[in-house]
Amino acid sequence: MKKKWWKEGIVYQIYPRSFNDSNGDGIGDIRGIINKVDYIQNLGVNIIWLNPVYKSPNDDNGYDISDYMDIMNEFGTMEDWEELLEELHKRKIKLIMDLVVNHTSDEHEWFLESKKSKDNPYRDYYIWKDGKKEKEPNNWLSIFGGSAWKYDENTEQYYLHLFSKKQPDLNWENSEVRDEIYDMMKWWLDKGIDGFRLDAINLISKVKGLPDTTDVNDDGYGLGTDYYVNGPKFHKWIEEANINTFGKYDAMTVGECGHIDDEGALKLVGESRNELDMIFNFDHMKLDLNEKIERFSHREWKLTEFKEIFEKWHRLLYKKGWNSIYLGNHDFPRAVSRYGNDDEFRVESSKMLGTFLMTMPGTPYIYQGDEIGMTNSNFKDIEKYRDVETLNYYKEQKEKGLKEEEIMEKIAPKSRDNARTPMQWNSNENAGFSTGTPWIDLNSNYKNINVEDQMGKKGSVLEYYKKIIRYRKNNLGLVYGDFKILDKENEKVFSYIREYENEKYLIILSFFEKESKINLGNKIDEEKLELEISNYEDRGKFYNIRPYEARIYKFTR
Ligand code: ISL
Ligand code: CA
Repeated sequence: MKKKWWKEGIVYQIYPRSFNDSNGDGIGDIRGIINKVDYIQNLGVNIIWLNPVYKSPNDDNGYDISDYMDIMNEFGTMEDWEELLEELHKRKIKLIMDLVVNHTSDEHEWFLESKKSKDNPYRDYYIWKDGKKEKEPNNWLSIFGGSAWKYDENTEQYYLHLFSKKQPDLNWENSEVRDEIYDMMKWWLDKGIDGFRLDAINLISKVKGLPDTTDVNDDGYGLGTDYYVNGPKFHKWIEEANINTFGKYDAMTVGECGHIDDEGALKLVGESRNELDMIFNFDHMKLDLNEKIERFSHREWKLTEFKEIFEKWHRLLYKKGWNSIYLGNHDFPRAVSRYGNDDEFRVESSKMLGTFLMTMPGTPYIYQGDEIGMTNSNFKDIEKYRDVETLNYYKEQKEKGLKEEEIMEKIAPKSRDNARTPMQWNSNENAGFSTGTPWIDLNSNYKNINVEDQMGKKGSVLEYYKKIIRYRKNNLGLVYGDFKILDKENEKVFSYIREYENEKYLIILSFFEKESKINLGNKIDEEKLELEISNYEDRGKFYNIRPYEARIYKFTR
């Protein structure tokens, strides 16, 4: 297995809008991040994934880019960004930028040109199709709800948008588009960045002819995923991007793949190929949704299913490719609210989930705020929501005649805004995030859950995170080792062995709110184990696992 800095690194994800506001306009910004670089360094992480900071009208909080080579006004200037890069590099922290190239904003210059006329030189930069005014070119739904097509009165054609109306899909079939994208990527790499997180990357290749989907709802519409997920030219174009851009640099790349099959994943991150370094798969993100993959639906999930997912990905990629380990990000509810217990055992379960992140095979990603155990905001009133996906869903359900209460019950635990409330720095006004009015409400628990309160405090989630981050960095067996699950049928406790050359670890994690037992067979000799890390103060009894307990043992021989 090849050793790489990005395999050994630990990523911290920053959602700039909600991280730290330096000028009191209520919106987090780049200077705000600069003011916190020491905090980031102190945490021990060594790679930052920065969500989009490019020019954008913010229909989808920066994922609708109107200029790839400039910085969003609210976030600051290019000079600020350069200073941030410098401050991070000074501290040996790498910077990964978010690359959103499946689509642009409808306010991007290319689209403004494209929509002018059918013979505009930029027309073919996007996906335009004939259709009658009331009849879209096909029956695809947008991932954010409603038809995936928008009619343009002026040229009497429709354009495709897999996400919001203000995010028209780029036409990757056009080699001029690809060349523009590659030039832009090189431009950023030459500015000194250390890699890219590639947004919704496996949607770039659409099947020729854009056929109707047969997997439809009652109105005859459906997500046309069969025709644009991992499409025919996906791998070819990623290889082309690699050869032309990041492959020439010592860069890290991670591709966000909402759906991907085993073969596609193996191709995408195969070490013997020239595509990407690692993948974000969504299997565990869909565990608590019903089979229709509808974002706001719910089903109960089992720990055995969770184990199976991670086992599958390990077996698939071990020695062949590389995985990313994450439990949440700006698109999902808070990890502790979803996989842990954000009430009675918030502290224990936050630490337990952090232990999971740092002991699994694959590069760990910490989402801002998880290191202090931030929880879902569960806003009950639609007025509090900002996310375009949530607002579209609300509108759609209203039109269908659903009751306000029912809609809000579905939205509250699942909305992306749960993870987008401001970072909780201290117990002062607005949690120290801003001196102005924050663009989105704070989580009301910030007086109890904040950085200042936990910094240097024994037993805090933050101090525990620092400890396990350090532990991961000092124990490369946890990075490169094999992974074997013990006591697989156990629905309460996740136990596994990590083994690499002559290092061997046993990790025991309770996902349950009562004490429970483990069955590790007779393979484990307790005498040979050294307890390295635990989220409880005393050792407890070996086979009695307390609520959300986490233990890392190292084998002594
Ligand atoms: O297709 C999906 C899985 O079924 C979606 O979950 C999709 O992968 C996801 O919504 C993509 O998210 C990314 O791109 C969006 C943006 O809103 C998100 O914040 C970003 O992470 C559009 O750019
Ligand atoms: Ca600001």
